[in-house]
Amino acid sequence: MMTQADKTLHISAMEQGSIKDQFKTDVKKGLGDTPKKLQSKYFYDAIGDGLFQQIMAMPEYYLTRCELDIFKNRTVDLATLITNAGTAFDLIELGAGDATKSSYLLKHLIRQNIEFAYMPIDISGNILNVLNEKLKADIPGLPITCLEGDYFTMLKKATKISGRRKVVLFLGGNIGNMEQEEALAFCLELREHVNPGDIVVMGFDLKKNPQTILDAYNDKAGITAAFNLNMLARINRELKANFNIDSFKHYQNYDPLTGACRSFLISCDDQKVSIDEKIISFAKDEFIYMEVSQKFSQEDIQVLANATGFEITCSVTDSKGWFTDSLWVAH
Ligand code: AVJ
Repeated sequence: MMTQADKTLHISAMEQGSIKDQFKTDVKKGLGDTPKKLQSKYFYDAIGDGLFQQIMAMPEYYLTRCELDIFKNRTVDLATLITNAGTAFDLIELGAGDATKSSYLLKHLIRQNIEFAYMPIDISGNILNVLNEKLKADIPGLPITCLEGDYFTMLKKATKISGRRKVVLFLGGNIGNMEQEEALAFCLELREHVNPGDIVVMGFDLKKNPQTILDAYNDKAGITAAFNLNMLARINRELKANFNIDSFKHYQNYDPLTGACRSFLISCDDQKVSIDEKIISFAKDEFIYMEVSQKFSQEDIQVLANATGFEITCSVTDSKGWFTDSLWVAH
């Protein structure tokens, strides 16, 4: 019998095991560093996915609504820009999540009889299964192949599935979760995986009123705090650790000089935590650096594109001017 999962290229059990080993290695290394840090990609287990859904629904978190505004109201512009001369293409989405935004584009392309296949890539197989069922129901006739795993491993797999030209979506401002050098390295690697003429659509959260930015990551209801603390809970669940979640507090900071919005967890006491034999000591007030959400100016984006082998063809911005989807062509 064909199940929904048949369409997902699942990573093998061995690779699953090595993902868990990687998590353990990264956590131990990050908490052994000075200052202590954890990687924001590990926010997204099943509970983290749910908390991020709640973040996107919060009044303070404008990013998703702004980019949705772009995909709802500028669909034709986006479609025209990526359709080019009408040659068939693969529409690959890195970190597709529930594809709420891109589904406006997908529907439009199907209605226009454009020849393309949708290939969502996500680290969360859980999310991909939900997405696959949803899109099958909502957009009949959409060719879809879900790819579960790391962006570049799966991007490579996608280029083996077909030799068609690629349009790669990297939305949501996910690029902002990288430090500056990481973002550069990421775009360079992305450029290596595509051919000249291929297109990248990248979402950037723009620099704006600093208070507006801080509020989006420092919500009064404490959902962002719970999202951060869930990573400690996940480490407890998956790595046999014993974090006392109640003795850490979320602290958020935005620096308008650099455009970096950063989150931290601060230890409320002197305390020790064990992670499978390793003991980690926290001093009272010591922090764990959790995440950067970098904000950009149009000039910052230009510099990034040009340094990594891309040219900006167009920037599509929401009506408030808060968020932009930048269209790059590889050269
Ligand atoms: C998923 C990277 C776009 O940085 O805005 C939201 C993640 N972290 N609130 C962001 C996040 C805290 C989010 N991105």
